[in-house]
Amino acid sequence: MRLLTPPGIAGVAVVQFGAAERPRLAPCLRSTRGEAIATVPGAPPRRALLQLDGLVVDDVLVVDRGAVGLELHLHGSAAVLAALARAFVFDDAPVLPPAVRLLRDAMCESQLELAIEQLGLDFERFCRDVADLPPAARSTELAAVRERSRVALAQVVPARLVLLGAQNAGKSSLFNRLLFRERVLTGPAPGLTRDPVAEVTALDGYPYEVVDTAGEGPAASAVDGAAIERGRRLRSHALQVLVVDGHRGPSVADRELAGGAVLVVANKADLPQVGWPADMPCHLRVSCAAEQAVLLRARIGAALRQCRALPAAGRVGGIAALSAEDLARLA
Ligand SMILES: Nc1nc2c(ncn2[C@@H]2O[C@H](COP(=O)(O)OP(=O)(O)OP(=O)(O)O)[C@@H](O)[C@H]2O)c(=O)[nH]1
Ligand SMILES: [Mg+2]
Repeated sequence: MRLLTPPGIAGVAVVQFGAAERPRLAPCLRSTRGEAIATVPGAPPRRALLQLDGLVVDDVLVVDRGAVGLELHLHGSAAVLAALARAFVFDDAPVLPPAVRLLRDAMCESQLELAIEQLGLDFERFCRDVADLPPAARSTELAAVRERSRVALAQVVPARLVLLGAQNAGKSSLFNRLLFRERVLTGPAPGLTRDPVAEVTALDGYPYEVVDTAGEGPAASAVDGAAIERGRRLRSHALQVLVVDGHRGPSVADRELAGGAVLVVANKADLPQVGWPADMPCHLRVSCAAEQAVLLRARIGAALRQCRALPAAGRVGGIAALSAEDLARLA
């Protein structure tokens, strides 16, 4: 067992269990109904109650990293960590620095380049050099560093992208195209998607956690209503992509959702299109049925990059991907 987050008091602690520790950990993780928890590598995190010595000590998220093992995302209580340390043995090997972890987990070329760049840089030396600059040059350099850091972080930390819109607009079809596979069910029956489904993919060189959500429309049951609500909660702090059925045109709900969306995508461009209201934006017209996934992904990726004011992914150059503490030290 290894602590992945820095030691000390914080709101969250992440602990990694090696593959060999799974059998001993399994009885400690239960659902809220007291049942055993089954996890699937690469699946979204699962909620579980952590039980030690017969007591529920925390409400946690379980992330299955396959051969690497299981991660528990805990509330950062020192008492819970101490109880875990009593039940399992903490591995004293040093926690991998972020750049080393990025080197191991890179999803695309730009992340790999960034990891190599970060491993090679000497932050202490950079801080000393910046401190020696005349004030005007120093503030120019710091502004450049902040901008490089913003871009580098966007290359490393997946931004959440929530697909939303009316039932049957084609959100799940778009989700599947963005992932190059039939990850979720699609079909003509409205209200097919209930629970939100998330996957990480790289679009135009930047990673995104794309989330397919239930469509807006009549909920068939209270359970469906709860699932729709879960999807709605994921919208805050996310980039919202509104998918509209361009054949039928925007609904009243679509018009309301357009206000919070960074991109409005009119789908079903292969069918006859209705006139688009002048007071509503439409950034892209696509056809999930007829368009090549490669082109569709490229167009959506480029549009997102543009609205986030991000440059074409590639080498960031120099100091990049600074933590909040690094930036505070530089300031
Ligand atoms: N002709 C055409 N049909 C499409 C296109 N995109 C999706 N569809 C069809 O539209 C129907 C609804 O697609 P879904 O992707 O399931 O729609 P959804 O927005 O996820 O719907 P809910 O899950 O109910 O909210 C399916 O029958 C799709 O095959 C398109 O570009 N052109
Ligand atoms: Mg759907």
